[in-house]
Amino acid sequence: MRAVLSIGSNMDDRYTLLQGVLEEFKDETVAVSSIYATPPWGVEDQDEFLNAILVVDVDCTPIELLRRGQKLENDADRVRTRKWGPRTLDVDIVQVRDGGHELLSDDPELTLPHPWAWQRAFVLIPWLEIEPEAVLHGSTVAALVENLDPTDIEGVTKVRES
Ligand code: A4P
Ligand code: MG
Repeated sequence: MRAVLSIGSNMDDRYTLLQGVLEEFKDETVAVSSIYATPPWGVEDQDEFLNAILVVDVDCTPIELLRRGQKLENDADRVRTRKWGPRTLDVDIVQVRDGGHELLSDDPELTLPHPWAWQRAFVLIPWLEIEPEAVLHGSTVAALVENLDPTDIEGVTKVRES
């Protein structure tokens, strides 16, 4: 199955934390975006994030993939204090495709596609770089980016090429 992962960090050594995720998935990675500096979304009184998108081809179930991501978060000493708050590492599954079909789930443990991804510049702009024609919520990533608020787009800056 093919999955789109959004990874983010706004605490500690952000580059190294993101690099650890890329390392974990290196043999399964189909595409990886550059790293972007992004203003905090949702809860705004926290530090800037670094975000990236990777597309992986994995031989496991969606829940097993979620567990792999959570293990990486725990290894990064992630402490859950507040929703959308500061974090050393976040690994979110944006979308899963299997045999050309998108998997949908309304299970709170693993909601697919990720509920807010389609309106988040920190997801869509890195994703645009590697899969502009991917479809989420019935629109291409390119079209979703066009619909973002221009100030949200401006806030997202490439800081390290993939
Ligand atoms: N969960 C359900 N669906 C999924 C999914 N598709 N992928 C569950 C991953 N997890 C999923 O997540 C809470 C629960 O969501 C988990 O138990 C999992 O089973 P969490 O990571 O423990 O908590 P959270 O991250 O604080 O909450 P949430 O709602 O997942 O927040 P998000 O959506 O991850 O947003 N701004 C910028 N610029 N960059 C960011 O990366 N990230 C967030 C967090 C907010 N603002 C940000 C960024
Ligand atoms: Mg999360």
